[in-house]
Amino acid sequence: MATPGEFFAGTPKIPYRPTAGPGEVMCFKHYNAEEVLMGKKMEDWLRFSVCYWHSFCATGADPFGFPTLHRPWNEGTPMDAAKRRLQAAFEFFTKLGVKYYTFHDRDMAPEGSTLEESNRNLDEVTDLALQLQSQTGVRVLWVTCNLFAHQRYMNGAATNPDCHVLAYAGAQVKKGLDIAKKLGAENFVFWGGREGFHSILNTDVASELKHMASFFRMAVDYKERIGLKCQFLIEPKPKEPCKHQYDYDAMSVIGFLKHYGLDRHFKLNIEPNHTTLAGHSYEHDIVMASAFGMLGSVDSNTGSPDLGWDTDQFPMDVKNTTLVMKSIVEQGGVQPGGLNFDAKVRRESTDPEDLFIAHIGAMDAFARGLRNAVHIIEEGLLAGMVKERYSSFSHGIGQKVEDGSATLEEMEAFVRQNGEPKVTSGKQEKYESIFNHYV
Ligand code: XLS
Ligand code: CA
Ligand code: CA
Repeated sequence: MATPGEFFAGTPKIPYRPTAGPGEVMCFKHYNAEEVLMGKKMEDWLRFSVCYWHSFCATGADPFGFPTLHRPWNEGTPMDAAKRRLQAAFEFFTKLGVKYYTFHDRDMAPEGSTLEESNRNLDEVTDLALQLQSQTGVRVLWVTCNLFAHQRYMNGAATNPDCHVLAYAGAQVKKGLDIAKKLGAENFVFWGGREGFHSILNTDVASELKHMASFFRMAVDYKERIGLKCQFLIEPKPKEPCKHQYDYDAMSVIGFLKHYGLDRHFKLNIEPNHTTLAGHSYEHDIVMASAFGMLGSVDSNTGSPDLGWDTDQFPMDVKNTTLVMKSIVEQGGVQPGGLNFDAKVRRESTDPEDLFIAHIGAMDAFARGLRNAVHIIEEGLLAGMVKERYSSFSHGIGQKVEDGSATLEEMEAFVRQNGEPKVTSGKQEKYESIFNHYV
């Protein structure tokens, strides 16, 4: 049985070596944690986090094949494995130089045969997590409850037609919030994988949405009651596993939260692979959530543009990371959220080293995105062009539209006086050429 510190024995702390050659992949060439850009260290702009379920629990099994990733930390009884996994994970976090991790309650400790047993398992394993956190300084970016894997949740958790199941989910979230408090989690995520439907014929949509709002209200109340100071986040996804999920995309979630008067208690955790699954471009939901002041955190992964699945790949495309970081820098950062690698190495990438290579590559892709975004923002060329494009709203009738005091009669009078508006080029290709200059 390996002892702590031995899981990645051949790997040193990953260094920053900007001059390293193309074949050297076990070092950062762009991510320089301490370097300051626009008044903030790179590590504080990026707030990277490693996810537990893909990187430490997953086995590479898929609907067509058996496990391919035989990790030494997953051996032994479920409780032994849970503890070995923690030791391995903290060794990985510190060698990689990442200060945050994320987990589901059921990744951290195995589900027992009763709620009490599951809770006891969680208490025992999180005692070790707390100890490792204080030894290493690594913290919890967010915790979430797995309300989708167990058979009891097959028809939904907060939207289940049976209130007994909703009650179970509530009890599980209560414990999840206690654990968030114990470990000092900075955020708490709700991802509604089973909150939706496969057939509209057996589903009362209006009731389910009302129950989901009620469920969130209970969570907000309990959070306040126990004095838990963390940001609540909802993670949109349009489908998979349901045919339709209520938290379809950023705008659906914002609409839902506003409709039920819950918006001030929540922000959004945007995962671009879910955004593309909803038929939008990679950066779409980042931009939309940010525009509403609701961008709380990012599950920084990618799909494969030629597939319509949630493949959770490591983000390697620098254009995409530039667009994401542009929104994040423009809103002044994403804290207390971060960039969580909800991404898995391919089941064919079987070496433990591949876990490092994947994270390093993705961190460098985001570091490049950050540098590019900072150049774009500091030089201000694109922002100046956009400002000019909307300049008619800074005076006269435009100003009145801007502040919401205009009337249709005034619109009519303006057109009578000024006639037909002139044709103005949108200049899309010019914007795209300038953007390319920075990438
Ligand atoms: C699944 C989601 C999930 C959430 C946490 O597609 O990405 O992993 O991030 O439950
Ligand atoms: Ca996710
Ligand atoms: Ca996903």
